Amino acid sequence: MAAKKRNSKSGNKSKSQNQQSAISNQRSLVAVIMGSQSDWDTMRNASETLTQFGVPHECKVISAHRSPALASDFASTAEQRGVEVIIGAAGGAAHLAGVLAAHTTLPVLGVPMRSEALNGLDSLLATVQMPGGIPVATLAIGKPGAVNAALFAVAILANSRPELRRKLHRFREVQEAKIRATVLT
Ligand code: RP5
Repeated sequence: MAAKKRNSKSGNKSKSQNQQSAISNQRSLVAVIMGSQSDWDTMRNASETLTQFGVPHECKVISAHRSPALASDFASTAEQRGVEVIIGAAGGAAHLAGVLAAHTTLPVLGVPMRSEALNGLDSLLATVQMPGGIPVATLAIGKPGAVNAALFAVAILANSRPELRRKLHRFREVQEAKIRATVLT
């Protein structure tokens, strides 16, 4: 009902506003999956970045070892639900992204969490060292990886969505302008 109301007013909207609402009315295009609630402080950075680009997404805790059936069900049905990119974040023996990738041909981006024991090196190696045949594109450990996973997801989606491509260009311009304007005192 609310969606219908919004549509009825779309005649007054600019083209870019209409494109924006076309994006936000869709089902989740990106799924941000993490192994534990304890990963959320880091992975909220991925969610915030996707929100910044207006990308509809969902964030869920699914563990490859504590809820293996859920991990398998989620990944094997993601494509039919309209998800186009999966981000899988885990720490320690971080097999989550690999397990998700085993059950789908959607692109899976892995984010290794900083761990207490080995500072994330364990998570990095467990995520990045996929044997040939089941790819996981692995980003940096922790927050930079969370942000970059979201930006990578946007870049994938932008291949078929010109408005997202424009937003990515604008993002880079703003980022560069900040560097150029930096004055050290
Ligand atoms: C992994 O184990 C999670 O992704 C998390 O990074 C790590 C620790 O989980 P908790 O013991 O904090 O739930 O499965």
